[in-house]
Amino acid sequence: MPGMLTVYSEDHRLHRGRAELINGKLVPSFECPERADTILRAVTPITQVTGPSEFGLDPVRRVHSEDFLTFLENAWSMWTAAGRDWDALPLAWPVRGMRQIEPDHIDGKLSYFSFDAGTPITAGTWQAATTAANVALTGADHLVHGAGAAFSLCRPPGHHAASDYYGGYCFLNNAAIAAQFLLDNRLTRVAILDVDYHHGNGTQSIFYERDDVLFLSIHGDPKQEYPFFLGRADETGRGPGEGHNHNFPLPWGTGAGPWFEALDRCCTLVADYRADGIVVSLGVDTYACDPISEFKLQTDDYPIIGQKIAALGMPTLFVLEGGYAVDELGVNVAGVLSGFEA
Ligand code: Q9C
Ligand code: ZN
Repeated sequence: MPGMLTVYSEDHRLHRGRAELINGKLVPSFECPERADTILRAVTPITQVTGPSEFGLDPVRRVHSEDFLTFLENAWSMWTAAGRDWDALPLAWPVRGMRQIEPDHIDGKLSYFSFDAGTPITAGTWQAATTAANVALTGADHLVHGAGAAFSLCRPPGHHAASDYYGGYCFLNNAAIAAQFLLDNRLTRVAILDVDYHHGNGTQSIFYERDDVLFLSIHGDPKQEYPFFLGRADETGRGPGEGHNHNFPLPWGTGAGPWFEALDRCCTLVADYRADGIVVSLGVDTYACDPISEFKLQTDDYPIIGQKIAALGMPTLFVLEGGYAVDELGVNVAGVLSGFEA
């Protein structure tokens, strides 16, 4: 039953960070190419796999600032010009009371444009990130041309990246770029449902003042969980965006009962918004065995997520975000897609 399209590119392999800072130690990056391998293997029998088209940077510029894109494109060459031979990581952040001015030195630029030390830039990061954006755009374009659903197997992921900063393993916000592309191609209201374990801070901030995008996120409570500084329930949007942002922070240990209650509330909000398309930021780091997360969803729960989204009856683009239990990632992602198709 290969109905749904999966969009995939081998370019993701060009981004392979060596290490991230966690528990005070530099440890091998959880966000690794093997993630995409197990997902591709699991979705190949149930979807039709195709490569991305090239959209250029214009649809990316609709979401990200020019100074940020210039930085990302040139970061690796500036890093190597400074004599470095390891992954590029930031050093210090411009917090309360400090000046928000882009420094000249690459160490300063890395810090200025990032918000964590878990997101290494490597030689192939720009190529991998721009291809991931094209993977998302190809899926969106498929919906524009009348498809009911598509799966964009993006790597690196995107939902932590805002218009002008990267972090959380994310460089370009694939889901936001896809949503904006849908709006630029005749959809008028798009819902973004973010089911990744972590709050989609980048996506929220990109659309926070807008009423043409409804953003909903179910995630670990930022009181306890990364990204800590966004994702609370009282963040409801600003200006014209007021009432178009909905956060569902849940405590560590949350299992299927309360998680699906939150999903049901999200689905009601999407239906009431009368969206004409939905972008799902599909992270499966809600899985009980995920090595960096604290929710307790089981493999059998993932098809139900797909079923509930399908019941909305809207054109749906699934965009891959997180999920780090490499061995079970494929079956969990494929579970969502097959539940949707059932
Ligand atoms: N190295 C996504 O799931 N972990 N990103 C905090 C810093 C960062 C998760 C430790 C988790 C980012 C797309
Ligand atoms: Zn995540």
